Amino acid sequence: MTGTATTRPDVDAALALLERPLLDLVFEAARVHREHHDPRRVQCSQLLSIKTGGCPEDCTYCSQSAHFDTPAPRAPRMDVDEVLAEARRAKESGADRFCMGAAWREVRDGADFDAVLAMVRGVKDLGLEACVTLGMLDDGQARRLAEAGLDYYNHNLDTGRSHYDAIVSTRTYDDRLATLASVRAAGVRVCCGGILGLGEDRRARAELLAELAALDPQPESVPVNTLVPIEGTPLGGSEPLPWTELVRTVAAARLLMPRSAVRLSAGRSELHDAAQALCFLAGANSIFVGDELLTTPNPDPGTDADLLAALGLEAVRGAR
Ligand code: SAM
Ligand code: DTB
Ligand code: SF4
Repeated sequence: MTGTATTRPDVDAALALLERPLLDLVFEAARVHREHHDPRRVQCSQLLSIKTGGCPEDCTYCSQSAHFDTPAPRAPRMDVDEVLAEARRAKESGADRFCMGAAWREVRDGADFDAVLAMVRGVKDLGLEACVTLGMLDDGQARRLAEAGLDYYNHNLDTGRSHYDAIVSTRTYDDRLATLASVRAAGVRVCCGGILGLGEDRRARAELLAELAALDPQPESVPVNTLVPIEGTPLGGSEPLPWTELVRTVAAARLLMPRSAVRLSAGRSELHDAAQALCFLAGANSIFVGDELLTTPNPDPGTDADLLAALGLEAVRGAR
């Protein structure tokens, strides 16, 4: 198999975790979380879509795929200066990592990639951690990103292998693993997770968790997104995920990847405060901050600040 996985994904063990009584699972995850992390600290990343829409991939959840007619705007690749102005604002409002996303199938060498490299250098000069998500890339491109100072590359596996073909047809699971291997080989930290609520069952969620946990080394950062249904996409009318399944997945991720940051990612706007609190207890220790994700809303920064304060949590200050 291509990729960084050197251990066999243990799907049955992950499924056994997901099927435990909810509060036993949360209790155990909270204990492990406290062994490896300061449970009061939450890492805060801010997203910016640096190239929006018109993507050739057919990801059935995504507002930016050119295959579907969605309300999301299209916008060409932003200029470096505009991006750095946004990064400055993100820093002032308390983010410690700036994540730039592009609706590309893959990175192509040339003016666009050179601009991204300049963005990474500029974000680093501001004293922020830099993350990008640009689709597939090769070893040489990953090396150039590393040389520019990139801290993290985000590239999600999205769902379990058995459910993948129902979600995306324009690439394979092994394509994703190959990009993750290039990122790892270049010495860039890996941000890799998935999306819940794509019509998958618990076993498919267990497959995803087992696959992530089998990456060696495990991803430093694991975003757990819940589907934000997008009008016009095949998954636009999906049933909402029960919040308890999200809590179970966060807890199982914490137990299977004790040292990773687990990011409570897309879907927080639809999640009530008590469910978010349970996710933080179960080991989530990172969020996206700011009004917007890439093309959809995120909770208002004031509301988030109130929630963190009410729970006795604090944002990590300054790049690590
Ligand atoms: N095009 C690149 C790629 O797919 O790797 C980067 C951008 S893509 C929008 C980044 C991630 O956002 C996807 O891998 C997916 O996990 C997540 N995502 C996209 N649309 C979403 C939605 N509607 N709800 C939740 N997560 C979503
Ligand atoms: C990730 O796992 N979640 C972020 C980030 N990586 C790039 C993106 C969430 C996108 C949610 C839908 C949207 O705003 O378009
Ligand atoms: Fe393109 Fe990424 Fe959206 Fe898939 S998830 S359609 S690759 S922007």
